[in-house]
Amino acid sequence: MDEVTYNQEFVVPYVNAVRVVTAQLENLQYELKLSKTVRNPIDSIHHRIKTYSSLMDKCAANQVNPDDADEIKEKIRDIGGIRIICLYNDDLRRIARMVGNMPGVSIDTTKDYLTNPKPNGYQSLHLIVSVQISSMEGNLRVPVEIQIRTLAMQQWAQVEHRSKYKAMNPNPGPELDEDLRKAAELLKQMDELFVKIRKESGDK
Ligand code: 0O2
Repeated sequence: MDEVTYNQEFVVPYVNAVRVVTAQLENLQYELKLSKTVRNPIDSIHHRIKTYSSLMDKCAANQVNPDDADEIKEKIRDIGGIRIICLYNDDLRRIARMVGNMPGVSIDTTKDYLTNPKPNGYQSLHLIVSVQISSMEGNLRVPVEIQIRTLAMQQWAQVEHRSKYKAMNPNPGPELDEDLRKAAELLKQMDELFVKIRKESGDK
């Protein structure tokens, strides 16, 4: 698939599916912000459509034929992506349940990198959801990846990503990976402390 076809035609259902879920999340966030009885767990909501070059990299890494649009649709499930950031780690699963209850949205897969962080220390809760949208071709179900994580997890992921892809040092040595794992362990402790502080302050 060429870049123009990707950006002008292929991504349309993914853009629409991301819009549908983002709108529902923003409505929920608005309602929760105004609530006097229920604490708002959502700090911020972000979304993106995978870039053409990132899609091509992923096709190569996963042995997906980049010229076969049907194979891409079937095998690459994170072309549309949403990230929900929270202050407290005990809100992550609560948000996953809220997503599962949204009309027209069903959870296909959950990847729990909270209970089982990646070996490098990466922590986050990933959902692949299937979103119902209407299009000129009728009703479609489109996959969207939702990443739910705390601010501290977001900081770690950004620092880790920069350290790998923006790095000037071509041979950083094993200390970099050890330090990333150490930072991941510290962020876990900090996230637990933040929940304790919230509870001590009387905030439910
Ligand atoms: P981008 O730029 O976000 O699009 P799988 O499909 O199961 O074979 P995949 O796709 O790696 O494997 O799934 P997974 O593990 O759920 O990861 C998908 C996304 O999570 C990645 O997207 C990253 O955004 C994020 N992620 C996963 N692991 C790491 C990590 O170790 N460090 C950081 N910083 N982010 C991570 P993409 O496709 O890599 O890129």
